[in-house]
Amino acid sequence: MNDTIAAVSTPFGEGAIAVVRLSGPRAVAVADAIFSSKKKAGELPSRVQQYGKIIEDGRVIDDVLLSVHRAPASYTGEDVVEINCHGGILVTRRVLDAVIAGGARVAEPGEFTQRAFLHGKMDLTQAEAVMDLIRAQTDLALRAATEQLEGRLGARVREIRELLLNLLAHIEAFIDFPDEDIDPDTGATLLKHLDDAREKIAALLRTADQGKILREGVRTVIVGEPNVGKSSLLNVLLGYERAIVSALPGTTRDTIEEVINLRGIPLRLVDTAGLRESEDAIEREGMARTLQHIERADLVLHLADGSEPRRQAAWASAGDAHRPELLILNKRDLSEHASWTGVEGVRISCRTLEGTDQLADDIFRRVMGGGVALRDSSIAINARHQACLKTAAQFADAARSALTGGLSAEFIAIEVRAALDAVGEVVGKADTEELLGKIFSNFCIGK
Ligand SMILES: Nc1nc2c(ncn2[C@@H]2O[C@H](COP(=O)(O)OP(=O)(O)OP(=O)(O)O)[C@@H](O)[C@H]2O)c(=O)[nH]1
Ligand SMILES: [Mg+2]
Repeated sequence: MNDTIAAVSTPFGEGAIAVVRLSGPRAVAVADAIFSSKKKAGELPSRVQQYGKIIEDGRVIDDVLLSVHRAPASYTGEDVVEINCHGGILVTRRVLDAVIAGGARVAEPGEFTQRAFLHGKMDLTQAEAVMDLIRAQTDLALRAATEQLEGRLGARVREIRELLLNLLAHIEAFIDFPDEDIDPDTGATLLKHLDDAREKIAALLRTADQGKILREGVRTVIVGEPNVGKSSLLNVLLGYERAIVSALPGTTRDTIEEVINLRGIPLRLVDTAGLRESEDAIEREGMARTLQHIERADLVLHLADGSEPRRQAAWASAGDAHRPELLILNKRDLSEHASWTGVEGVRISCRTLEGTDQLADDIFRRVMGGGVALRDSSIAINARHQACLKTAAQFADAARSALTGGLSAEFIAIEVRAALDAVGEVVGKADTEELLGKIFSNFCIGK
């Protein structure tokens, strides 16, 4: 962290303005070396923009606005300099080159945020929320990211740590007096605290599915026989004519993927080739792809033509029983074939749009488990948090068995301490380079 790092923090390409950002002990000195203005960068008050020019080898590269954000009151906790230059590809590049020539080095992806974490400006959950925020595709995802960035998840995790720390202190008191057994009253109190912590861990673990959905979207595949209206449904949900629709069975041969925002949930919607017996090589390849998509799907929308006789689905063997599947009967504008009477399913018409609002509600409910999850809290842990918390839960369970099994305090303490460590990793007592590298390498350059 002794280096001064620099990067273009805005996307690559043409734009009105681009931001080149520096952070580190020499940030202000580097700025002084290349910035020409009425005031030197070193003389500027913090967070005030100064107009000037970037000069390299006596030549003006660009007119810019420059601001200095002094440590520790900056994003990274170090001295930060931000240069607002013109947003051309070449001019931005030249400003960055000038900064590098002035003594900074090019930043790794996420290195600014990593420094913010290392300087204690934010915990790991907040650092991760920065990227969630940037990548959020729906309002719900954005809300979850914002709240995590504000530290709500971190606060819940620290609450669990406090509980476990307290518990550990009590248990360790017994280690100091090896002749004393844990009396039943104390044992019951300890157990209560342990169960309390365990329940709080479980509550966070229950938000994992929600976290995965908001971050990655729900892989949703529309499957059914040819001509039932799969492509029509894709178009209806998307709101425009994306896929070719025709009365000819076998119209869609390849899979078509689009992301839609359904009541705040990102759905990765896949329209597929209709499944039927076929000798056509291209159609068969299309169907093979359909089956692959079913394998990977989080949700299957099984579409059937309600005006046609009901038949056994041809792909049932491909799916596994745990995958949610929603039966949808299309072509409700035509009269329903008698074989569907009493069959549970959402009845819609892609032609008249009847029932499609109901369908959106049903999909939302299926995905969000009744829709309650997000209303209760917008906490949504990610896969890393989930792994740490699962480990913590296992150690908490082991501590419980040790306690109820009447094992000596030392043994209980070992398990509680292990649980504590696992919980701590969520917010980042992560001092291993490898873990930090893994987290921050997914970031954008310049963030
Ligand atoms: N009456 C009626 N016709 C519909 C409805 N939805 C789709 N169709 C018609 O059904 C035919 C097939 O629609 P597609 O959306 O191409 O069906 P598909 O399932 O994608 O078909 P393949 O790609 O061939 O597997 C077209 O002629 C549509 O206009 C509906 O709700 N009512
Ligand atoms: Mg189609």
